[in-house]
Parts: sequence; structure tokens; C-alpha cells
Amino acid sequence: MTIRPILIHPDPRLKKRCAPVTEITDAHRKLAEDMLETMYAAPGIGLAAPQVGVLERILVMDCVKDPEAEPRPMVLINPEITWASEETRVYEEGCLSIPDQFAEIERPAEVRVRWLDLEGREQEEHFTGLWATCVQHEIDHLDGKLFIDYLKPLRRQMITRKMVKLKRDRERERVAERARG
Ligand code: K1U
Ligand code: ZN
Repeated sequence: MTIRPILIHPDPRLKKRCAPVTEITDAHRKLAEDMLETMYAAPGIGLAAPQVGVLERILVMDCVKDPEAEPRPMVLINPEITWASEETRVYEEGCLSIPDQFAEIERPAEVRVRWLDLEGREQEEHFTGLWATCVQHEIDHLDGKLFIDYLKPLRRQMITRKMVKLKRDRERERVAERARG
């Protein structure tokens, strides 16, 4: 398993609508394994393929937060929301592609989602609580949407500017480190 680099906003690959997976191959199974390892290492509770530069409709998540509890790694291919509750829930979201920035986002409190598993079998499940919030955040990634797209333009621009600076600083540090040998 490999930890893959996570793209940081702004990046054009994070704004693209991803293509459905038409045939599940060993490359998809390797990608899913790597995404789970990358998510756990971050650490995070979800990760979508475009965040590691793959523009296909695959996401992983595990919202079991209790370190004593059994983990529940999930891989969802071509996920579709088949039902969303009218009731909403507000949660302070973060994003591994927008480090150290958080905002309260309102979404349906409960959703039903249909997807294919790694063997190509259709699955459907009702999600509530953090699982519902997370799966919607990840499906948004597959549609090229970030949580900051729900914010007012001024706040979105401020966060984007911070991310531009963060990327510039990280690149300078990378160049300086290479020069040091
Ligand atoms: O998609 C991503 O960028 C991952 C993101 C998922 C997410 C977080 C919050 C609400 C909805 C979706 C993250 O995992 S950010 C990190 C995070 O939330 C976390 C990290 C460690 C422990 C618990 C949570
Ligand atoms: Zn995210």
C-alpha cells in the first residue's frame, strides 16, 4: 500500500466532474487500498479519488472515531444519493485538500446512497450523523465541488488566498530542502 500525495486547493483537478467507473479493475482495487491508507495516515474520515489526482467516481470513508471501536473502511464506486431527508444538520467541516480551515455547512441530515463495491455488486445504505455528512462531502468532490463553495464569496476568497500562500511556502521549503541535499 502507498500513501499518495493529496492535492491542495486551488487545483484544476479538484474542480472537475469525475467520470463513472465502467469496469472495475485491479488498478481500482490498488487505488482504493492506497486511498484508505492515505486517509488513515492524514488522518481523515473520508477521501475522494480526485484528491489524489484520479478523476474517477471512487471514494473511501471510515467515520468510526472511537480508537477502541472496530474500524469500518468503506469503498464506494459510482455513488448516487437516492434519497435525502428534508431535515438538515449543521456540522463544522474540514477538508484534507484545504488544510486547517473549517466552516459550518448545512446538509440533509440523512441520505440513502447506492453504489458498487470493489466486486461490482450493487449496495445501498441509509446514512445518518457524521456518516451522512461525510458521504455528501465526498460525493461533492466527485462533482468538482468543495465545502468552501457553500460559503459567501469573500470568505471563500480569503481561504483560497491562504491556500495559495501555503502551497507557495511548501514549494519554497521543498526547493530549499533539495538544495541542502
Ligand atoms: O474529503 C476530505 O477532505 C476528508 C475530510 C472529510 C470530512 C470531514 C468533515 C466533515 C465532512 C467530511 C476529512 O476527513 S477532514 C479531517 C477530519 O475531519 C478528521 C480528522 C481526524 C479525526 C477526525 C476527523
Ligand atoms: Zn474534502
